[in-house]
Amino acid sequence: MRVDVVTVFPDYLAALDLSLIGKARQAGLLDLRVHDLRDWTTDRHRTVDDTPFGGGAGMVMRPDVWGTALDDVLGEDGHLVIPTPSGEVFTQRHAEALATEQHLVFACGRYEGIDARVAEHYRAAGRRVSELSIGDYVLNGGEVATLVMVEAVGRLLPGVVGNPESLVEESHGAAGLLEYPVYTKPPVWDEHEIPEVLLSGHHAKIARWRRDRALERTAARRPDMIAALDVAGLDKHDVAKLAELGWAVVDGGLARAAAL
Ligand code: JB8
Repeated sequence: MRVDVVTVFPDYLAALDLSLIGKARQAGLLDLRVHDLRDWTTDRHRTVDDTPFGGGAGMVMRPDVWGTALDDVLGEDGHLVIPTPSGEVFTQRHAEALATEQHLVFACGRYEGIDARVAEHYRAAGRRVSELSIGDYVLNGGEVATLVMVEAVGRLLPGVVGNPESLVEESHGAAGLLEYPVYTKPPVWDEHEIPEVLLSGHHAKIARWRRDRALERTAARRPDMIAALDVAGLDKHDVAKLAELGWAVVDGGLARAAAL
């Protein structure tokens, strides 16, 4: 996959030289290039921003500078990704979809963001444009959000994660549940023991125990994910466990059971 990042802080993206994503780049699985937006300015001060029409605090990034930069970088088939707190919330589903693309271009805004005509222009030109937020909080610019999205997408590329089985049983995976708790050696640490079933070698019992812990965790931390579960994917033990946790199957969906 080819990924381009356009930013006024190219050094911010240095973290992508490291770890799994750095290895993917060295292995030729990910061709990642970072560009300085100011390379496309033409004035002595290398200006990328100006005051907002209509008034208000802060500065807005100029569409003309972004337009020349993106015309150069998008190429034939680039899918434009614009991190913004006013975008759709980026999820594992977005990561999976973006991982199937040939070419992504991340446009990192700063200040109050990028002039809205930029997204509009590339959509009107028939480009795919995704305005995405990494969560309900506000960063100072799109760089950290881009790091998050490149890592989430990059680890899904074939060959990047050494053991693809690691991608199967994950939080936010197909099961729609958070992951069960995990343990390793030593078996006793600071008087804390590990759950005995994990030493039993009884694979079916271990699978059921993990499923129950995943259901409990998800019910406690992410009731929205329980409400969104596909009932067709639940077995009778799941339904019994969910009943214990205060959830009932109603009209083919899950609803909080009335308090007793
Ligand atoms: C200016 O919170 B964020 C985010 C914040 C930003 C810009 C982009 C993204 C640009 N502020 O995801």
